[in-house]
Amino acid sequence: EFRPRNILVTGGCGFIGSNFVHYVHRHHPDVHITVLDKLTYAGNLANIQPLLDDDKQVAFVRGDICDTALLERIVPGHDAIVHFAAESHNDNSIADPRPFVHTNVDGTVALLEAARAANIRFHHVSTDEVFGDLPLDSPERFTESSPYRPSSPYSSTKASSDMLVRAWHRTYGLDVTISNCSNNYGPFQHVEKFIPRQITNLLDGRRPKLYGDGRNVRDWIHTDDHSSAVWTVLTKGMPGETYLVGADGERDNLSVLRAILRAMGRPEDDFDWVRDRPGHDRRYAIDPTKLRTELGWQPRHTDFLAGLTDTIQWYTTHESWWRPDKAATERQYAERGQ
Ligand code: NAD
Ligand code: TDX
Repeated sequence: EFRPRNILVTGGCGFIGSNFVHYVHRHHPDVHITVLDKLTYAGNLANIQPLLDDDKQVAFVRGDICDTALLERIVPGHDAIVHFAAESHNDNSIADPRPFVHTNVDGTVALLEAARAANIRFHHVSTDEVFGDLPLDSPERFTESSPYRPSSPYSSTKASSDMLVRAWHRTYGLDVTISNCSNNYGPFQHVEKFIPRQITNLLDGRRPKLYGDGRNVRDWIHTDDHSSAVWTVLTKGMPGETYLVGADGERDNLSVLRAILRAMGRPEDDFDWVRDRPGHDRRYAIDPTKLRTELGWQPRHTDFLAGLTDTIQWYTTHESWWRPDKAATERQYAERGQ
């Protein structure tokens, strides 16, 4: 087992990265964490501020993963890079793909080169979207050997980054691991994403917005379970290997929206149907057998409705966290007819 003492976490002020920093702080107090984050519109230092104030376990560096001079300065001395930083929102990638290529492709190469120079381990956090989509009403799920067939500019850049990571293993012998996870939900998720958007719309007196026919299926996993999976792969994963992360959470968007409406005491049809996303992937579904059987990982949040209720509660009690982003996000959606 690999026992890291000092990890560099990129994107640690975003949704999943900050939840991972809290997870490591809670469960592995002997591991020092340096967070490297550019604080784009999606990054918020408040997500980890209490950990920075508390003690010396977590340090923060504001910077771009594409800044090779910065990486040369800060990477040495760490024993692993855990790479979350990315442009992450499909709709934004359709409006302007260029920042996605810059951060997700060029940024990953810059980090791989820094890891190679320092000869340290590299864990790459990726998505099930690299496999494209599956038909509705089929038993088929993605596995580690599913072909790469990304649909959107976002997923194409993530697919590119996965292949670059594999090349650094095969060509340079870098100790890499990759995890491809399904859709996350939980606290600190930006209001542009499906679940937080609908919860905050309802809190804000706006009607929720459902794309297309609402039948698209996502495989929901609580972000804490993603954190434990990333930790498991980082410490127990075989160099060069890929592990799919999912918690058997397939649900269609209409059902998720109706569950939110019910939990918030609204009629089930109190929402608007809006323009579909171009190229909208139909269904994602993960077969997590390899991670479960080879590394012994298990999800803990297996009751989706309980997790959703906690998430609604979190947004209800953290208005000051999401309020500053809400109006601009909705203005952007309105311009796109969504
Ligand atoms: P997010 O958009 O909430 O956070 C991204 C973070 O990266 C932000 O803090 C941002 O400031 C930072 N960042 C962006 N560009 C940067 C740059 N050039 N240099 C340094 N920092 C930069 O994203 P998220 O939803 O937390 O996703 C994190 C990772 O997990 C991504 O790699 C994403 O592809 C992957 N992933 C996400 C999901 C999901 O459901 N959200 C599922 C599977 C995988
Ligand atoms: O207002 C909305 N209405 C709606 O119907 C929004 C914002 C989304 N949707 C639909 C589109 C998708 O079918 O909900 C589903 C989820 O949408 P997103 O939250 O945008 O997530 P998705 O596109 O599935 O991608 C997410 O999971 C995989 C993350 O954003 C990615 O970073 C991750 O790789």
